[in-house]
Amino acid sequence: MNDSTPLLLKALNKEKLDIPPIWYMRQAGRYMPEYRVVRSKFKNFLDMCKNPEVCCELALQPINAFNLDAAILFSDILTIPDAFGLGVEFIENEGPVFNNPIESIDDINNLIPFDPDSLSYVYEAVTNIKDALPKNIPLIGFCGSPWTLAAYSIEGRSSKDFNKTINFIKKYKDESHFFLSRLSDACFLYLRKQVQAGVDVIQIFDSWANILNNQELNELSFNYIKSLIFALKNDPITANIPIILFARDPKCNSDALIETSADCISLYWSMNDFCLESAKGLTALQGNLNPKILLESKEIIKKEVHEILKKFKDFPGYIFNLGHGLTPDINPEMVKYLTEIVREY
Ligand code: 1CP
Repeated sequence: MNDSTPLLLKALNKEKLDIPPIWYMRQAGRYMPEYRVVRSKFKNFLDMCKNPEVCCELALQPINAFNLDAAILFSDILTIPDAFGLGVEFIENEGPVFNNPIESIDDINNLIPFDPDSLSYVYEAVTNIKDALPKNIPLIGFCGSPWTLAAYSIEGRSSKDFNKTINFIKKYKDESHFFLSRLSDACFLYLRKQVQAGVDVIQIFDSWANILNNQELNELSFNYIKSLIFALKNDPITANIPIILFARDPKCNSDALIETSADCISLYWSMNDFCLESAKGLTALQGNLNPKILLESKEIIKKEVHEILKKFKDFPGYIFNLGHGLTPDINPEMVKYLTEIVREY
């Protein structure tokens, strides 16, 4: 890769760099006052996501505020269940609520076919963001993992343990696998459209990997992520697009993550036993500062950041990020400080 290649793409190509590229999960969001101004104009969060001009403005806010090395599409992982007709709404202080969740075998068998064109508002947002971004800043597109999307769709809302979902899957095993494969196919078509519209990188969010035991994780989540990555790598449109996989606190060893064939593994903040040696040359790594550290003093932030940078200093292909998303209680000043000390190190 040449000198003008963006840092993020160099790192995803497993190059060792002096200064890592920096971006943050949930870099656009409620912790930013300028986000809250725009958000206050919409009652329903998804209505805001359906407005490509607004998505463009929101995706650029953190780039302008912190001079980051990548932008992420402003949207949500729940656009796919919404396109399947499950009626996704975001309720103040409650999060997502589904008006038509998956409650029976019939609900799965009667699902309407996924039409990727019904999410054209997302691809329009991608085009707008790409047009507005400086040419050297790549844009990350994304989707939820099939398992994480299934969990919301069956539970009908967020949950700590997704018990209803786990019971449903145990009771209706074959149908649940059929649903997971439908979601997987939808993710593929959706990501391919995002790439056609201009995204440079893809991130898959397996945000509810944490509630599965090792065997369930392979059977219900990683199997489908693997086939999704295989499909993307074997399609001429998406073959050269690097794929980052974020799994929240997965109950598995380093090899299981590497074997998904993702180009980069985004480490959850508690994953400090991940084996760097076995990942070398096979995947890039991203992470993994605990976002809660940003609620501490500058001294503590600096100490924690230096520990992480020291650990990944010689790793070929490292991206600085958090171990999960920025939360609404974080002060944007600390995000600015964080970015500065990573670049100064
Ligand atoms: O009212 C508001 O302002 C809504 C807050 C919000 C925002 C800013 C939600 C609701 N989604 C988003 C944007 C979003 N979501 C982005 C783009 C912004 C960016 O990253 O800069 C992305 C990539 C997501 C992805 C997403 N949505 C994930 C995966 C990441 C993760 O945190 O693990 C998940 C799990 C969701 C579901 C979701 N959307 C919104 C909420 C509150 C939730 C979580 C609900 C829960 O706790 O289960």
